[in-house]
Amino acid sequence: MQEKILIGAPVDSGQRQPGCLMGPAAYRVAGIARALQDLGHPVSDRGDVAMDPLPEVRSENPAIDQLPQTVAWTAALSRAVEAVLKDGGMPITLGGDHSLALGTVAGAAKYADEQGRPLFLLWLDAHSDFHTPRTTTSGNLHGTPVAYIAGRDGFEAFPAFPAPLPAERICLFGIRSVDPAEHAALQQHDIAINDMRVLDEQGIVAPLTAFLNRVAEAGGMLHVSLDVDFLDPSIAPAVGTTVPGGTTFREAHLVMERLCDSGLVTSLDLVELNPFLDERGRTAKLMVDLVASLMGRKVFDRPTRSYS
Ligand code: HAR
Ligand code: MN
Ligand code: MN
Ligand code: MN
Repeated sequence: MQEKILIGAPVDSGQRQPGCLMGPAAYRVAGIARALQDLGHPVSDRGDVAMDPLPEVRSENPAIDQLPQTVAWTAALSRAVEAVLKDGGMPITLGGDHSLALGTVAGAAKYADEQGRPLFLLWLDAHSDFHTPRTTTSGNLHGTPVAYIAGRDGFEAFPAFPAPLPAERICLFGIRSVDPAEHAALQQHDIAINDMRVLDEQGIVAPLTAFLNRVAEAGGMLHVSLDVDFLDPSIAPAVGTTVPGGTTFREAHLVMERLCDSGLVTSLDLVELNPFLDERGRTAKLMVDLVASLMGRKVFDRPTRSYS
């Protein structure tokens, strides 16, 4: 079986609430490596990535917080993810706030481009994270990675995103908090937006299958970025930006089970866990259980479904 490689990313610069830097340690304490080994996966933990030296960068938006730190993390994590993919492993990045996806998806995109394969992105999140450093009013750069990945302007301080993803290859799932500037920009793009109303009305399976079919037909790689706030705060309290009305325990597991059956996932982020806000580790443990579902834990085998 393909090796699963854990990359600790104690990134805390994308938002202002302290605590996300403890995320990688919490996943290790919650037993992520053992959960994967119990399913038969070889696992290696590369430890925590260190941030690059701080570059001299600035933004004309005075609200922006910790730009040099976030640029430095982006460069370091892009190299880390690309290196794991080159070694034939599956990178599982343990965050860290969602700004880490500026780097992880850049690394996956670089590798996919070198292989001549299209990269697809599944963004499991309450938020669309479609701000640019120019449009954000909070100044929190964890609200920007999807815009960077889609090639929007405004990221001059960052390394140029390798081969930006066309809108058709991006799928937002679980969305229920979108700022006005993000809303306006999303209307100019053809990104699949499965907000909570779509999931309420159509369920998880139909919209997810439609996207997975596209990935399969294109022979694509698939990066999955799982934000803790994708989940309803009643089951996952350990996140700084809770939004009511999130996915239930079973909806989230069903997404993971379907992703597992598809066999399409090539890289994964676990982001926004703030262990300081957790209740006896329940959110960290739930995230580990979701990863186990993605990696093959199931009650009974079902006949394999086709995805094209
Ligand atoms: N849109 C808001 C902002 O830009 C909130 C962004 C929150 N993002 C995350 N990750 N927690 O999804 O500040
Ligand atoms: Mn997010
Ligand atoms: Mn979010
Ligand atoms: Mn946050």
